[in-house]
Amino acid sequence: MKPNDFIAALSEMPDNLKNRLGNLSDAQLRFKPDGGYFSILENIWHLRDIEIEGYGIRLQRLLAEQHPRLPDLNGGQLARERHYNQQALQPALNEFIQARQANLTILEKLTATQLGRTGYLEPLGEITVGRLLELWLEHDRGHIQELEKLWTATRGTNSTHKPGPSVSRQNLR
Ligand code: NI
Repeated sequence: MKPNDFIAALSEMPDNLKNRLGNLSDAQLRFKPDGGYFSILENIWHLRDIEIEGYGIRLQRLLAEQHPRLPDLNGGQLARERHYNQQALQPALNEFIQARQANLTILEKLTATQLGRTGYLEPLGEITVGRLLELWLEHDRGHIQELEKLWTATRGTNSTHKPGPSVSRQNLR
């Protein structure tokens, strides 16, 4: 995949989410499976916060600073501290979409030189803006998979289906 392919794939996330969230009841949205996994609602607030405080900030700093050191974000801790599962859905979804669109506006103008700008992302190590795009899409896809399992589980059609671990390091960045 080329950088433009990643950017195109990232631009599909708002519709991917909107199309799936319309017909869910409050109970379905807030349903938390055993084992400390995120609910659907927690996934959306997590995506909103990581879009703004994670990827958005990382992108801005990589473009503006010389080799910035970018801190890790603990998604599980944010979910608890900010009581994601007691919030409303719509602000999270709206603000995620708004933030994604603002980030896409920057991404669509990136030059080859900017794609090669470097920094250090904890705990992964050295990254470039180009690599950040890959991680960003991986993060979208990880959460879409988790949401699909939750959609299935909350419809009761496949109760043996366990969502993937929200608290694994892979999903936190
Ligand atoms: Ni995540």
